[in-house]
Amino acid sequence: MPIDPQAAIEITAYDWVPEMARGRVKDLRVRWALEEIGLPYRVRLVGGAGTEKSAEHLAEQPFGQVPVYRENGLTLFESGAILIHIGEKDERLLPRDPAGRARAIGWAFAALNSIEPFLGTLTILRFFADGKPWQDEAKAAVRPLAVMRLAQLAREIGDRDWLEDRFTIGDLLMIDVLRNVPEPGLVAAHPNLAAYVERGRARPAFQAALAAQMAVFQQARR
Ligand SMILES: N[C@@H](CCC(=O)N[C@@H](CS)C(=O)NCC(=O)O)C(=O)O
Repeated sequence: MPIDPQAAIEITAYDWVPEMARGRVKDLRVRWALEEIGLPYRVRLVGGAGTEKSAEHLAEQPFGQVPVYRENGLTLFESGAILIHIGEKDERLLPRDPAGRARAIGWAFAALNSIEPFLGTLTILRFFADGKPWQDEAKAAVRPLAVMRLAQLAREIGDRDWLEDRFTIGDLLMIDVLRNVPEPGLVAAHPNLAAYVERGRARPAFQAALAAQMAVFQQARR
């Protein structure tokens, strides 16, 4: 179990989030990567949803978000950057050959830049635009773009297990983005994509990361 209060690596996580966000907060990506390579980390809880961002939090994450990663004087934010940094430590997450490394990083960007904006906008519309008269219209405008991107991704993956010939940080991020789709039917429409997400979720490191995030909320104060 990589959680160790003495660990050199520290990550932030929220001390509370609403039910619908539990298991979906982005510190999970970092926990998952660290679990994959068995690297110990400690967790610093910061004020969750509905609390004001502390000055300390804003000083290390300008947008007041989690996760933040600290290690030996380095403070890093943005889950993609954090995963590249962790990947550099271990070939199991990021290939050592330059071409394989570059392609894995390319897939990490694809997850965050080509897929997540569409699925993330649908999530925002679903949970933060409830009751707005324009909610359905806005979703209807974004959904075709999400559908198109998912079809393109499904065609690209084909019958492969992973985006490249092995699991990398690109898969970790892509699977985390896909598993959080607010309308599960969009991914389920592509059996190969659904199977890809399940392959990721079945990894013991993912399960450990999920359990670790959920454990915080099980002991939550609210
Ligand atoms: N691009 C950032 C996004 C991080 C992010 O969206 N964090 C959410 C939790 S999943 C958050 O802290 N939201 C609160 C806020 O934006 O104020 C990353 O990948 O690290």
